[in-house]
Amino acid sequence: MPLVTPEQPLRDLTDDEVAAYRRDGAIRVSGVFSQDWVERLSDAVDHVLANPSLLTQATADFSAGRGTGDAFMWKTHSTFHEFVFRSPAARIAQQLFGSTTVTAFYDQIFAKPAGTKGASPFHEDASSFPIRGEQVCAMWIALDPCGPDSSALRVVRGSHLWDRADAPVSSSLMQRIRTDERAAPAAERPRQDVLDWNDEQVLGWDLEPGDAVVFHPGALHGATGTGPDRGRRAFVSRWLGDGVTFKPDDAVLPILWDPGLTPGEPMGGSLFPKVLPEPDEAATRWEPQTPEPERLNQFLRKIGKA
Ligand SMILES: O=C(O)CCC(=O)C(=O)O
Repeated sequence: MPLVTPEQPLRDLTDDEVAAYRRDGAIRVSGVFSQDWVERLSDAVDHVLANPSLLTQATADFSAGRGTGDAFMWKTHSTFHEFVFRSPAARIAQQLFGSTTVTAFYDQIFAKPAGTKGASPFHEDASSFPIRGEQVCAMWIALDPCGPDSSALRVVRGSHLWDRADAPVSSSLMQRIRTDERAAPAAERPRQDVLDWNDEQVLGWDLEPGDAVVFHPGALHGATGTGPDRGRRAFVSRWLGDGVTFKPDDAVLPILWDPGLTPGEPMGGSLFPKVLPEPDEAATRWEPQTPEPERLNQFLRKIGKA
């Protein structure tokens, strides 16, 4: 059977883009995904939104006006599975990291219908991930035209380099801090220096479908709501390079399938498959896998939704 390999991107990342990512923690990357991929992702996202998974049904946050989404769709939908192993995404991650290996971490949808008032509060993702390591990135791919004031992802420049190991900034924490009557207890608040940034430090871009904001999980990122006329769908594909190991501890990521990994082990295997230099052969075979019910319930209990 021929080896499944990722396509080449329509163009390579430039040295300037890689340097800007390392310096700023985020870059806009345009012109790497074909129109075919953009259309396929767009159709697949619509399908997921029209047929919400149990995870989506339990976690959609319309009450806070923040839209909806899903995660690990590559386990349940063939287009996202193909995206992992055949799209150019793994090669783009490899160019960004300068790594030998590239491992798929997970994918996610963030969708806000037209008229969504709630912002996605600025937060970082690193503290919620069950991993240790430096080579981690997210590709936030716009599927609708959007800009900094219409729900495109915005990123606080250089915040991935801030020393805030003792001050994780979660989305729910920011939400509480920004909402006066439910202010977080002082002991839980991030340090003030972590909260103090000004607009000049916030990166934001106008994006067309297929444009990606590629960002570091330690960078503070967020988005406004949408305008009255147009919704915004984003597909996020997260990737790992060399030297990333499994560290489940306090992670709040929904791990709804057995990863078959022990703490400290290099990432890989059936839930986090290697894609480069050679794909994890077993994972390349498409077979939809519904989440394990007990793992789903455990996750929902952890986030207070069960
Ligand atoms: O798209 C959004 O509104 C938020 C995205 C986000 O937080 C993420 O991609 O980690």
